[in-house]
Amino acid sequence: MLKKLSDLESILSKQKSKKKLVLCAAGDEHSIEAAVEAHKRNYVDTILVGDKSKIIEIADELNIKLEGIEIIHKQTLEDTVKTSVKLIHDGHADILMKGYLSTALMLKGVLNKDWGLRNKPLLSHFAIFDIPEYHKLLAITDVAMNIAPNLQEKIGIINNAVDFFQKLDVPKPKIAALAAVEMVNEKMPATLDAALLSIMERRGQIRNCIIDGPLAFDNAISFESKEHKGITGPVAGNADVLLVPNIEAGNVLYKSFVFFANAKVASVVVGASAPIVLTSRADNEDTKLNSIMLAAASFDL
Ligand code: COD
Repeated sequence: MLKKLSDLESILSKQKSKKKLVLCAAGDEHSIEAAVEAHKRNYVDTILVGDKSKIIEIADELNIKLEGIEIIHKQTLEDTVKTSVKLIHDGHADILMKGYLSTALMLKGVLNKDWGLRNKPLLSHFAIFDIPEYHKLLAITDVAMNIAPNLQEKIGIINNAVDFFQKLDVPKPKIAALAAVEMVNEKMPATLDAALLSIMERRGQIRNCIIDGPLAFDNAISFESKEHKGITGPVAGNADVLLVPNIEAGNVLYKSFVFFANAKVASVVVGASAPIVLTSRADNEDTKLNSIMLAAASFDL
């Protein structure tokens, strides 16, 4: 059972079969370190795709041993993306990880209609945090893939989060649809969407979760704030998932948790036919390794 991110280690130790991780555009010291470390620790078998001489040069500089690690040489980024994604599409590997290329370029490959990894109607980014000040795991979605989701896309994002929480044995996760205030204000579109999502859940149009919104961030995660504002219901003060109105709000919240609240985080893109690890340069080594572990463990949760 995943109650804390530190449980990932024991979940992986009971893994039924070791998964193959493909690092797409491996010519980057930060992601190479994490992908090779995950290989050494036996969490995954790693395949590196990209410019082979650059990969070897970086590994030498960092004194990283590449024994037992397959390297597939590709000269251009386009070939690198296609080869990496196709390895998974064709069933030769299980997890995709972003290396030294833009997120959008890799995701465009993932969304390719012929050789991509589309599965559910919508793919979305899902980040799960251990925050010292919060009483349980807390997820934020979507901080990295869907830029300005409309109502229908927010429903897709919620459904992906619900599927993930069901794997964690939380059958009805509590979803806080965030906005700047807890009252509907027609000049703030996020409050309108949040109110619609809440009523759609109550009417059975969105299932297997409890949605409340609009909720301001403090109402969603603090009992004190909930009491102070006189908000009732099971979500306020006890949210499992923060549904953010757009990528900017999510990205800022994600980074403030890590930089100011000493949070640990793991994240994956969900809704594809395979988990995708999308870490960035701003992420520390722990985050990268946790995200690879979450992706590998997600097969056994
Ligand atoms: N899930 C499923 N299908 C999708 C999704 C999705 N999330 N997004 C687009 N599609 C499909 C569309 O239905 C369409 O068929 C096709 O893909 C192209 O759609 P566009 O033209 O709207 O999408 P793109 O290719 O221009 O952009 C998709 C990206 C995911 C690349 C784009 O949304 C993006 O750049 N996201 C932000 C990535 C980023 O920079 N993140 C970094 C933050 S740290």
